[in-house]
Amino acid sequence: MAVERTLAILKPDCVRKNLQGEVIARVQKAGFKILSMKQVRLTKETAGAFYAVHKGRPFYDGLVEFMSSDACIPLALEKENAVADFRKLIGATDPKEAAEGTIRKLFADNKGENIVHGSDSPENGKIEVAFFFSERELV
Ligand code: 3AN
Repeated sequence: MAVERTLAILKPDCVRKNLQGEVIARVQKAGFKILSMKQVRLTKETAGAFYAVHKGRPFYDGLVEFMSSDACIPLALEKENAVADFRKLIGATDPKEAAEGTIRKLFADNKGENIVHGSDSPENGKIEVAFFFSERELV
């Protein structure tokens, strides 16, 4: 299996609930190497650019509003099969549909406020890591 990079974002609900340490511990226990992380407050413009693929969908404005509502924490992660393994660790977008023991099942309130983002393909993993981190920040 190939070593991949994936971008995680601890979303504003994760930060507001003070679950940063809890979630990061689960990510580390699952074998992901943290290449970099930082706390940022996204502007609406930056959140809108990150989620540009969803522009025009009914939840887009709410998503941009939510993602810019407080601090969030992007993490650049690396591991064999990182993209699929991370999505397995976090569970389905809707916490009601997420498997038992997944991060979203345990901690998320709803489809919009679902604690954590994970890239959906190895290509997007690279693009999304580069959205937040320069190559020299990845250690
Ligand atoms: P995932 O983050 O599980 O890959 P995507 O890429 O389909 O999910 O959606 C990106 C983000 O948009 C989700 N994390 C979620 O916060 C939000 N979202 C997706 N679908 C909905 C929806 N039907 N209602 C509200 N928010 C949604």
